[in-house]
Amino acid sequence: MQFNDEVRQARSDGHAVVALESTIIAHGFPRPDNRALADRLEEAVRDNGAVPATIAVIGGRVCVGLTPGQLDLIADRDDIEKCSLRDLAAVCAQGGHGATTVSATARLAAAAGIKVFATGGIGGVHPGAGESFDVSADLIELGKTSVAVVCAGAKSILDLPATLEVLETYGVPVVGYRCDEFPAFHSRSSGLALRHSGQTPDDLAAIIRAHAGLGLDSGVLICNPPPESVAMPRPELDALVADALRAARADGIQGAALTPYLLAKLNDLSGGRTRVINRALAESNAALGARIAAALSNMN
Ligand code: PSU
Ligand code: MN
Repeated sequence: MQFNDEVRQARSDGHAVVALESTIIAHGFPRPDNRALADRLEEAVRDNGAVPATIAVIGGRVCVGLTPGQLDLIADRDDIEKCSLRDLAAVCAQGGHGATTVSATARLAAAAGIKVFATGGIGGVHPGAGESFDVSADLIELGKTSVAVVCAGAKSILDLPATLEVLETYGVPVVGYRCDEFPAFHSRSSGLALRHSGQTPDDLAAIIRAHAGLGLDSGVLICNPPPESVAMPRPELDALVADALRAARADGIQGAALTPYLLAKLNDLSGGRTRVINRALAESNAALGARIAAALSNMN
């Protein structure tokens, strides 16, 4: 595991650190917007009192905190593997480059002692999973790794009730930030009630701290709805998602390619609106993650 200077310094000073994933850069956004997004996410963390640690595999090494050149590489090259947990060993052994998903980033962040990780939206149960068994490794990872993941819920392309059921099965607390519904990534509302919420970063940090204090070793999912100024009303979103899912079936898309395909298709169908939402919510999550991490380090 390799750290950049900023993260190494933060670790020795005991400064708050927030992990960021790299799949959103390599596979979630097109060039050249993706490189700008990587910088904006890191800036949002710094502006809110913590140090960003974007995580990726570069030349077979796990890097926690990337240099500007390493961010360029992840954003610009065509041979960046989408690295879920199952892919990490092969990409490392073969000296490859990999962008880490939520599951892989969460595991590596925890291994580096980082307690808060911000992303856009987690993966979850895909519609039709009863037949396809397509349940994101993100959920299983949240069930066993002690890290707080800040997200805008699960992506709207997923079966959200089933996603919440799986999180419940694994004992993962799902906590709203100033909301009482599970957000649907592009939309603030899913119609699915959350049992717990907090009004301030301190409230959320207290829940994360209590979870660890009880010896509960799963993750905690913090749900921050997408900013009101950009979020899409649910009926409109539902219609777009139905069209995107139909297109994926017609094109025979499956497995790791499905999520990037659906996100790109939704963006086309919405005339570019979903990517505006995705960018805004990812920045908002990075900012909230930093405030929670700062609150946690003040408590300790
Ligand atoms: N959030 C975004 N854009 C993304 C992703 C999340 O705003 O591209 C990525 C995350 O890395 C997440 C992955 O872990 O999509 C889920 O993929 P899958 O459904 O194949 O597990
Ligand atoms: Mn999958």
